[in-house]
Amino acid sequence: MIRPITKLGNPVLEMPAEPVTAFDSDLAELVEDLFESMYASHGAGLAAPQVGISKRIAVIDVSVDEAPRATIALVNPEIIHTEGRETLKEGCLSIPGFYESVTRPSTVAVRAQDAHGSWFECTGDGLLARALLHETDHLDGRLFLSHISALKRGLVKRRVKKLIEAGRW
Ligand code: QAP
Ligand code: CO
Repeated sequence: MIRPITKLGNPVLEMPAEPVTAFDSDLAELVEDLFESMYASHGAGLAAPQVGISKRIAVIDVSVDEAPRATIALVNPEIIHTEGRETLKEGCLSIPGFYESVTRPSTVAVRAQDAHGSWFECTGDGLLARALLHETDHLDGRLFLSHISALKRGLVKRRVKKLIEAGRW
């Protein structure tokens, strides 16, 4: 099922999400819905708070619209190592239409559980490292806006406020 995506201004996006403790069919269904919702919006990553659910679950597919798909489902992910620095333009399905340059580590290792509760490790660089960091940020209530200057952040928030007032957000 495609779920509606929460946008900047919804408090669920800025609160830390709760760890997952039940690896049941509800979790499996939510992971499936996250993938379906992400693909429907042509995204590369989506976290549970972005569909209004404050739990530590995210999905990633940086193959974006290409075959074969490279799906990663992360439950209770933890960043265990980072290396290097890279600046890339970043966007977010919860802040549609806004893209900013963000500097983050260029290589990342993550430990996470899969939908069945088994722990695994995932290491990536480039777009995958970026997605791993962006999505784990979501689970801590952080948006990419927290990594840009206060000046730029203020500009984005002002433009979004205008869009909300115009009923176009
Ligand atoms: C996170 O972001 C990410 O504004 C996922 O109008 C960010 O999928 C992964 C999107 C950077 C890797 C690198 C944004 C789609 C998608 C928009 C997204 C939009 C339509 C963002
Ligand atoms: Co995002």
